[in-house]
Amino acid sequence: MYIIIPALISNEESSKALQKTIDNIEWKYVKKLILISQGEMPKITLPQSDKFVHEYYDKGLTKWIAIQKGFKYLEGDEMVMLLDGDDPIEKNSFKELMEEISTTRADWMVGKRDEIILYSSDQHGQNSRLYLELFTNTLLILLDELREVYKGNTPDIQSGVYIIRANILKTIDFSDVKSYGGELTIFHQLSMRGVRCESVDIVTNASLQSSYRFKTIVEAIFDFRFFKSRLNEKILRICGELTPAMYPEYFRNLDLEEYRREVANIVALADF
Ligand SMILES: Nc1nc2c(ncn2[C@@H]2O[C@H](COP(=O)(O)OP(=O)(O)O)[C@@H](O)[C@H]2O)c(=O)[nH]1
Ligand SMILES: [Mg+2]
Repeated sequence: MYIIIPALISNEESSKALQKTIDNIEWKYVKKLILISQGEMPKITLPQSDKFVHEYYDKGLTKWIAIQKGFKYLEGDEMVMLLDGDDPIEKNSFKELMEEISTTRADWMVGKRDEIILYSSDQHGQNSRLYLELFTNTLLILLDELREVYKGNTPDIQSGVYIIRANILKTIDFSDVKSYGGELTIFHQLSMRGVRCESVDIVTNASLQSSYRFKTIVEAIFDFRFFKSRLNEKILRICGELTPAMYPEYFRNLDLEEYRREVANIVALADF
C-alpha cells in the first residue's frame, strides 16, 4: 500500500506527533510513504529507505493540496491510505488496520473512530466539533439518499482515515475543496458513482488542538456546491432530528439539549 501523510508543523508537539505517526508504520506492508509537510521543517528521524519521500513547502498549501502533491508517486490500483500526521490512531489499532488493508479486496475503506474528540481554538463547547461532524455527515447522507445503503452502521465520513485504490483516488475532483472537507468531497463523488465504502473500526489517540478554526470548517462545508445548492430550512430541520438516530454510538453520553443548541449555532454560522 501507499501512505500519504499531510503534516502542518507548527511547534515541537506537532513534530513529535509526526515522529510517532511514522514510528508506528509496519514497513513490510508499505510500497511508498509520501510525506508532504509544511510550516516548520519537522525535526524528525526519517527512515533511510527508497520507500520514503518527503516534500517540504514552507508555505502555501492546505491539507488537500498537500495530499494531491503526493498523487504523482501513485501507480496502479494499490490501496492508498490518507493518514493525518498528528498520530491519530492508537498503536495496536493502527497495526491491525494495516494488516486488514494488506488483504482486503475493497475499493474504499473509511476508518470509523471509537470516539470523536476534537478541539478547534474557537469552538464554544466541549463537543462542538463532534456535533458539527455528525450533523453534516447526516446532511450528506440525506442529500445523497444513502440512508438505506448504510443502515445500522453510518460511516464516519469526516474521519481523517481514508483508504482508496490509487486509480480511483486519482479521479476525484478536488477543485471545490478550499481548506477543510476533502473527505466530504470524496464521499460525495464516490457515492454518486455507486462506489460504497466499508467502515473499518479504529481506536483513536487523544488529539492535539486542530489546525482548523471552527468557523472556517462550518463555512467551508456549507460552501460546497453539493451542499449549498440543495439546502433549505426543511432539510436542515429533518437532519437535526435524524442525526442522533444515525449515530447512536456517539450519542450515548450526550445531552440532546446541548446538541440542539450547537446545531442552531452551526446553522446560524453557516449563513447559507
Ligand atoms: N501539509 C499540510 N498539512 C496540513 C495542512 N493543514 C492541516 N494539515 C494536516 O492535516 C491533518 C489534519 O489536520 P488537523 O489540524 O489535525 O485537523 P483535525 O484533526 O480535523 O482537527 C494533520 O496531519 C495536519 O497536520 C496544511 O496546510 N498543509
Ligand atoms: Mg487532527
